[in-house]
Amino acid sequence: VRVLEQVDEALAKKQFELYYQPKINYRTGSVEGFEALIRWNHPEEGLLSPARFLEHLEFTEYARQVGLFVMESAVGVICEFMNLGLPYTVSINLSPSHFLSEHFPDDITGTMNECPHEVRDRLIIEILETTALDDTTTVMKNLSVCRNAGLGISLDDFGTGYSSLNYFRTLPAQEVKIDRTFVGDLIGNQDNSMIVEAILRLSQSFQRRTVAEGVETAEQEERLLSLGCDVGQGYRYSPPLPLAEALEWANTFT
Ligand code: G
Ligand code: G
Ligand code: NA
Ligand code: MN
Repeated sequence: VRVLEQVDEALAKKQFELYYQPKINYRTGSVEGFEALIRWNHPEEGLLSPARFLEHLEFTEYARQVGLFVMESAVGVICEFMNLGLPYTVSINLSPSHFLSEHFPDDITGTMNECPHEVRDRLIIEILETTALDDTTTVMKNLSVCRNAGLGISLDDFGTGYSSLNYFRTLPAQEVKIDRTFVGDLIGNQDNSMIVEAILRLSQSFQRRTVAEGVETAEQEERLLSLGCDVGQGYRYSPPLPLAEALEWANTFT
């Protein structure tokens, strides 16, 4: 796909859509929220996954345009949930170049300005561990902007970077997401099993909530439960779905 030439049109014609994957709280056994994952309903290519286009947007103005679309959509959806009396959280992913850009603080304050705090409380920003390790001064500043706006912060794909314990301790994140490569091999591979245990213990000792991503089997779920993981997300429960289907799924989940 010739991505950059088509993004303006895609935004104008509303070809980008967020899909929602449920996060299951292992303490209560219920749906606590969703991760929003972008898709491109491309007129010729069909439904495109982020792997097909996101990296082409990095370090262009479009990373920001798409990021703003994602933030605004998530805020709208949380408002819809609240109107339905549903207390779900929504987690969003932001591109590293947008998160680290000079525009980011204004984009957050601009988007969250008119939002009631009940909405901001339920929005979670996922930052890749590798992004958090980039320019640490900017990372700390921009995470503070998010915290001051009342947003939650989650460290995504944790275990794939190399955060020092001291740096990890200072990051203002409430949640850690264990990368799905470790969860996928949790049962068959003893090394990955020990990595998952280590991440869980580390997160627990720093009072961070833990989310396992890529949970596919009952065996993985059982192991995660026995290790005290707080939340699970993955095909075992549901793939990412269009909003209406995700809501319907959550309605019938027990
Ligand atoms: O479902 P999946 O193919 O959606 O997602 C692939 C990758 O793309 C994941 O690592 C996910 O974090 C990332 N991703 C999904 N949606 C978004 C988004 O809206 N913005 C950014 N920057 N990354 C996203
Ligand atoms: O971490 P990211 O934000 O990278 O994670 C979302 C990606 O993982 C998306 O591509 C999503 O479709 C995919 N995904 C979600 N659940 C599962 C799962 O249980 N197994 C696998 N293999 N991929 C999953
Ligand atoms: Na993510
Ligand atoms: Mn992830």
